[in-house]
Amino acid sequence: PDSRSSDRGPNRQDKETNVQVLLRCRPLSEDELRSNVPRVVTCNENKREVTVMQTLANKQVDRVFTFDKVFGPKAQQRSIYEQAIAPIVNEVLDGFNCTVFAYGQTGTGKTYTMEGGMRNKGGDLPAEAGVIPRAVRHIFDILEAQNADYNMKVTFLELYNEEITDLLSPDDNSKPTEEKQKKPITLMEDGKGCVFVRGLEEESVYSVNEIYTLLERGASKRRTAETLLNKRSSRSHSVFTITVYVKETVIGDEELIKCGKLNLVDLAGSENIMRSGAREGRAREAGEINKSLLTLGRVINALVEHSAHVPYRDSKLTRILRDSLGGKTKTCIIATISPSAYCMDETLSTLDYASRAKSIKNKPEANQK
Ligand code: ADP
Ligand code: ZZD
Repeated sequence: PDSRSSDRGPNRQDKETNVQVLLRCRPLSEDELRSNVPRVVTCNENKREVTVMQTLANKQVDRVFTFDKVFGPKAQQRSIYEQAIAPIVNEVLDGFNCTVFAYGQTGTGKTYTMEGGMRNKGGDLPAEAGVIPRAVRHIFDILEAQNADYNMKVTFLELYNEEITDLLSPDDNSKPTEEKQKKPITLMEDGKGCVFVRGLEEESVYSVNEIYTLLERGASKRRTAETLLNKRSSRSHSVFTITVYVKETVIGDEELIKCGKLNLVDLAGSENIMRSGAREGRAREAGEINKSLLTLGRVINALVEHSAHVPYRDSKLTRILRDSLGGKTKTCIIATISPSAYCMDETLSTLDYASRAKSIKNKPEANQK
């Protein structure tokens, strides 16, 4: 049944929906296969179950977790997109705000899932393309097919040590570094308590080629930052946001603009939580404490436990994504794990975290203008 039409009526009810949690297990790498790394994870996609085989005091103790969807090591980028993300993109075009988070230990495939890799250049999307290029392409294809009057904008930011970097701001190489006018980036609140990032480069996109140019710019800016600061990428969060405005044709001369937003978030490696939690004092200046990741965990806990106070305001990440956690946005978390025995502790901690997040409820509401 189509529930969408009834969502828009005057007697629209606030329907609560759970945060969707998906699990993806990467394959062993060639190196890991060569050195016969033992596997401890098995995925049953049909039963939506992940099993971790744990040996404690010579006894085998299996732990089984269930998620909304489970993708094993053989799952292709395209099938993850089609099964899990394409429906979300359709909601965005129906005027909802949606967020997809990738959460997991460094090296388990968060960036591979969200961005992917690129083997062939130009033309069609490569088989390794991840969620971001596929989503941009998909939205663009639908709007073109509908011959819609649309405007699509993207922003791409990186959050490192509570500082926001605009990955799309043009490099001005004609000036020496000290003269470069850096646009200050600040979090602003509108009257209704919604937070937005001010000072970000907002690029309108009208063709697939433009998308590639933008992604290239973002990827290369990030590479520069990474070279200057080793391990930055595992400690930083990146947020790619697509906003779509579609002009609806209405009978009469009334004009209606439908607006939807998609946030695609690649979080810092989850191993950074425990490390930063343990050394909160001294590690701060070194940029080692990950306030945003720590606060994200606390926000999730507060929501799961229905606490009176949810500490959204304690970090930039949770301020930016506040509406995605317990708000009006539809949210999906992709938890990524490795099958290797050497990662078992981190894998169990990711599975526990992801399981807890399943009980968070949001109240999705379409934007109206
Ligand atoms: P993270 O972002 O979590 O640190 P990456 O996305 O950088 O992890 O992945 C680590 C490595 O594993 C990369 O070389 C990536 O190409 C590879 N990889 C990750 N997931 C998969 C997968 N599902 N299939 C094939 N290779 C993968
Ligand atoms: N994961 C790669 C980028 C990296 O870490 O550099 S792959 C996709 C989303 C956001 C930014 C970049 C990309 C990426 C890419 C690679 C190189 C140059 C431009 C863009 C990509 C991969 C597949 C299809 C489209 C874009």
